[in-house]
Amino acid sequence: MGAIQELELQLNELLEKKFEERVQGGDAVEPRDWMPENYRKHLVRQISQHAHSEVIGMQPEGNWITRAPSLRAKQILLAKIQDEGGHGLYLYSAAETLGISRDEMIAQLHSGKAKYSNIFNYPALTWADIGAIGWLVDGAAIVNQVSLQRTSYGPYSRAMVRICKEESFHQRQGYEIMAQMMKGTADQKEMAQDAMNRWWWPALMMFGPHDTESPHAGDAFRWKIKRHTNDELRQKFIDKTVQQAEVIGLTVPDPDLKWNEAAGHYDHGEINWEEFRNVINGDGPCNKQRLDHHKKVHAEGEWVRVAAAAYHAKKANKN
Ligand code: BYC
Repeated sequence: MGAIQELELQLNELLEKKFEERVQGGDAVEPRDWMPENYRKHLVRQISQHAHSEVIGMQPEGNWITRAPSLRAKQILLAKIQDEGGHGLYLYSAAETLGISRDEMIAQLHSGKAKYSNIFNYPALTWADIGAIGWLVDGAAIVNQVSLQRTSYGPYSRAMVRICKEESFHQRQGYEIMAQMMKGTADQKEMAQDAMNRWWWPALMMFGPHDTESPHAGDAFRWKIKRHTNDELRQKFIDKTVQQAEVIGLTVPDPDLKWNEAAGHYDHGEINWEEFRNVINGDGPCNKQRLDHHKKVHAEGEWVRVAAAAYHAKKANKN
């Protein structure tokens, strides 16, 4: 190794040490700050996957806009889905501050290199599924995202603050649908329970693999990207949600679920990790449909991007 390379290596080690001290001390990292390359890559992966989840997540709900059972329900659902699109935009912008373009992120989504949340590869079969998505899926997302409000990267943490405010409204609209159906006819109650049965386990999978199986956890904690482990957040969600289910008369589809007095938590049955792996590796019930739809709509929107870029270029020339 030459003298210059050795100096560069030493400088890098020093910068990394200072960076870790800053992060451990609770400082936020901002886009122009020096950061280790692996910190940048870790965040690009996580934030872009988060953004893709928000946008792909519009699909199962979008299917129900024309079938919402009342004008009120339709207005609320439309507003919620627009919020999700907005979340995607804040998150793509936060990722762009790390030096990746929106085009690259979309290309990674289309090639399968970038993942999106397992949960959006399941179909929304009935109106009760819209309730279950709002209550369970947004409910799980909030638990995770409240924790991410304190993540070390400034633009990501600020995006989370805004997103969490909207997600709590989403969670309540879903719970309201479920509560209403549970006050309805026998068929409506059955429909709500069926949605609960189908969404409960995939919602638990949203928190990711068990801590012992989570390859990114080490770096995520060292750099304070994650503030709680996958299992801690999953447990928090279970404890909160089981009580909400009881209030409206829904049964959690887990025969092993029971209150553990000593631990102060619910014990729960094992998650089907084989199903999780299949779904995140492209082999879930709706993976193909979701990606095909995104590719088609993205191609159809090409003229909008071209027009916007031309307008921007023209404006820049005038100034
Ligand atoms: N789905 O080492 P691990 C919403 C992957 S959308 C798919 O624990 P990490 C909403 C993981 O990526 C809310 N893949 O990873 C929108 C990794 O694979 P790669 C979405 C998953 O990053 C519309 C591998 O498994 N929320 O709210 O430390 C309507 C190993 O995992 C999943 C977010 O995205 C999964 N569930 O922890 C309604 C939150 N879990 O990348 C609602 C931000 C794990 O090496 N993300 N994998 O190929 C996070 O907090 C973290 O990335 C995770 C995973 C907790 C998801």
